[in-house]
Amino acid sequence: MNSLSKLIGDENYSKLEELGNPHVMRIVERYVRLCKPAEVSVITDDPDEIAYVRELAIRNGEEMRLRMEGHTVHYDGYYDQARDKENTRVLLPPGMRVSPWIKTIDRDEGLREIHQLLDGAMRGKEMLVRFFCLGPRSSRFSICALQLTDSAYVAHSEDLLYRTGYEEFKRLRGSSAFFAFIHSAGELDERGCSKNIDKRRIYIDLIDGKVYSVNNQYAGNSLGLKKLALRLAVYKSHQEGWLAEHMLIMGVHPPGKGRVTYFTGAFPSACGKTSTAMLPGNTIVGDDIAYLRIDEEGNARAVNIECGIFGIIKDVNPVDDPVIYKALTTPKELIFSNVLVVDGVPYWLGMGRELPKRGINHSGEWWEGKLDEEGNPIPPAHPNARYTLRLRDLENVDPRLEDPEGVIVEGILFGGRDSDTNVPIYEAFNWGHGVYVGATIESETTPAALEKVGVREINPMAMLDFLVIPVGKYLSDYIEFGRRLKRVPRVYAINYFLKHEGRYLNDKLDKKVWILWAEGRIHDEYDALKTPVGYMPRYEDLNPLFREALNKDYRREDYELQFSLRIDRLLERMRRIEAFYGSEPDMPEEFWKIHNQIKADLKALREESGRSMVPPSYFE
Ligand code: SPV
Ligand code: MN
Repeated sequence: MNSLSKLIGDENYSKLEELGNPHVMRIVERYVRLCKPAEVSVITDDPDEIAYVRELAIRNGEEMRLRMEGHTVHYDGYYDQARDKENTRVLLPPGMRVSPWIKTIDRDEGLREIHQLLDGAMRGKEMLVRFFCLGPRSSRFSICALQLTDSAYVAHSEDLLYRTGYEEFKRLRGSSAFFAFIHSAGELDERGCSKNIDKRRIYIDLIDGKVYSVNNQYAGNSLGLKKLALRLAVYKSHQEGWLAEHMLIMGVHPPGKGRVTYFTGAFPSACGKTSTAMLPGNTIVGDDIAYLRIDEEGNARAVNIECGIFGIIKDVNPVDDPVIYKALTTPKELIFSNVLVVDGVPYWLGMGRELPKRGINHSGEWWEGKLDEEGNPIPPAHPNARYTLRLRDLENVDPRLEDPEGVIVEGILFGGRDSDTNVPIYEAFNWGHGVYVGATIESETTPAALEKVGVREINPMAMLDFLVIPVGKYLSDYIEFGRRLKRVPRVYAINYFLKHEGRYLNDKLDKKVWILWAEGRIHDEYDALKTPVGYMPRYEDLNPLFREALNKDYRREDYELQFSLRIDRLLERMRRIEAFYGSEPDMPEEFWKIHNQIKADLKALREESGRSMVPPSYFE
């Protein structure tokens, strides 16, 4: 008997051996020896083994059953409710450069530290060894991923969110071309939450294609396949000439036209990405991460590397998000996290009904008025509370979700949480300008990361936290990607959050109209107004769309207010863009050319019109 089979038992060993992959064997052996779990379970694609993981999460207390069939709840630690930017670092070898805001640690030093933290981290626990496929099976887009974790919640979540990939690993034929993720929640407290949060670490080894994550549970920190894999994919795609993006993919179905047009869309976390992907009347391919490649005919094609949703539950209610609300209130396999639970029923902020005054939430037993250690009132549910479910359990799932060729992307949306600058939607003049639009998304920070909320920041393609290559190189890749395309997607700047005198100017479902307008533009159905920032919709086109899509009266004065160019605001933003990108050495030349042109045109417009806010009628 060899040493690994002695260590993990014959049954586990033979499952590994069947893959014929010495790299997998080596990684498993190394981390079983280091993490010292009491037990190991190698999980294949067999439904019984997958069910074992689901049951284990209940048995070990990481999830509790709720009243509705298939629903469970999971709690992360009170201080582990979002992505941990401070402790997420790229392991930096000499000579490598990353984007300036990405945290790094010397590679040798980081590897030493993380391996010390992993030493014995799984004592008394069970290590799960899991195989997944990022992307549809048998697809040139897809990447195999190995996950070692001592959290059944992590492994169960990944079952809802990703395709299992044991059989895909066999197709690797022994190659090392897969990502590997080593996660331990570390020592747990009486609620089953990670105890040593001061020793939380997420270290990303770009060179070796591995990510190490310890002393945390929140999915954005712990699930290897989500944002940890995105960072590895950004590095890999840069080397190989494709794009790894923080993007939804959706099929837009204009009523009565009998066609579907696929869009991708990048929005910073908690800025309407999932709501867009789940808009009534359309179909969802994905809501978070897409890989884009160019096909032989020169089309941009995209796949969703996930097959589930880890969505923000706050503000999901029957009026604003009817499709999601229905999905959350019908029986299916579904994990709620960090919501309020009373008598086996989940409650969340903004669900459109009054919440109970006591129950169980992310702080343990909760009552109205309860304060945390710092004296802050604890809300009934966390603003970053989430739900996890499978796309195939939704009635609006797009039939192309598992298509190994992906879908042809004809439109791209870029949006942020912007209360005072951008109009609700405009179209970029061309690809280069579209890249500029994506690179200059500006958004107010949200509870999806552990940082101050409401601070304005530039967030290139909503990738700020994941851009492990220099931003100038990333943007040059984008420009180059467009140059190689024969059919270039149209690009749209979109903003759901514009306010006037403290009040939102749009209802949440108005986004339906903006997207139908964009879709119609792609099919040459609408004219547009040429402005210095891009092409804007005409009232004549939006008004009937509001009527048909929402049965709403769209008043001209609402249009005028929403679509006025706020020149001073736009110029202020341009100064922030200059500060943000000014010291980046690798910026594509085209970026500054476009920037300077828009700036000159805006100044000329202010001069010529004598106004700082120019209504759309000015451009007719
Ligand atoms: C996001 O915050 O962008 C998410 C959730 O999609 S996670 O990255 O997993 O925290
Ligand atoms: Mn995301």
